[in-house]
Amino acid sequence: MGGTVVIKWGGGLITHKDKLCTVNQGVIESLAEVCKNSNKNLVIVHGAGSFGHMKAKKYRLADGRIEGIEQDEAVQDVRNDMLELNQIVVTALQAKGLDVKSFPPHKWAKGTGPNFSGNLPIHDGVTVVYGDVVDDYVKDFGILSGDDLMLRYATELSGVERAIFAIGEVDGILRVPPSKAGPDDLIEVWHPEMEFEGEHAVDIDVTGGIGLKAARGAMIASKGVDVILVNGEIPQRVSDAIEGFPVIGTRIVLGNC
Ligand code: IP8
Repeated sequence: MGGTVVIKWGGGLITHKDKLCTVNQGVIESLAEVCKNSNKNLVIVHGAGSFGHMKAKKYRLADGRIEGIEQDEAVQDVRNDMLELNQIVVTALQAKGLDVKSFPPHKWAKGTGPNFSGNLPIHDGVTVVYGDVVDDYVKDFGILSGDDLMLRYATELSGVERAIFAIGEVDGILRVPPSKAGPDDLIEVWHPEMEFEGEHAVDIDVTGGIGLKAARGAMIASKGVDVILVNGEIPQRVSDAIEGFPVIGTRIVLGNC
């Protein structure tokens, strides 16, 4: 019944990735409705999509401080844009009557990658965090992906039942890039020894796309927490994944089983 579920709302799912700072309001509202109908303790980690990756790419924020590039304004802008996206997410959840608290990572996390530092904030109701531009000990600043937040929340909170990556446009991890995939190309159970030809929009994304989700998913599974990737555009699937019912998607497991 009321265990904890950590769920990522992918940036490519909740925003229009190729148009600066545009949200997919319908998807956000349907995800909020799914959350309202669950009695799980939810930790929601949302991605950045067009509110983060485009400007971060242009000003090379993932590389940290670079001589000769004026980056300070971009750091501030991306933090503000992410606050704006976060506010849209929080408002949608509150509109469903949920008790929500959001913790902007640039205020409590330092460093990037899976070993970032900072105590994971948690709220009794719905906790919301997101991929952000954070301070960094070595590089001055950098991009902390929501996928790394997923890893840490899913493996360090007690009583986590499962971790879910709700993604856009695809049903899970596909054997071939989405543009070439047919209905049989969904990998229903994936483990790290299995190859897949992920399509990563390196021209847009400053973090790791589907490959990073798979890698962090495997790290989460290695701690004994169930991991599933589902198509976040189909609310019933997100709901079934949260409740632990069988659902179309990709389960990440540890070995060859
Ligand atoms: O979309 C990236 O987070 P992600 C955060 O969860 C920024 O990888 C600001 C680009």
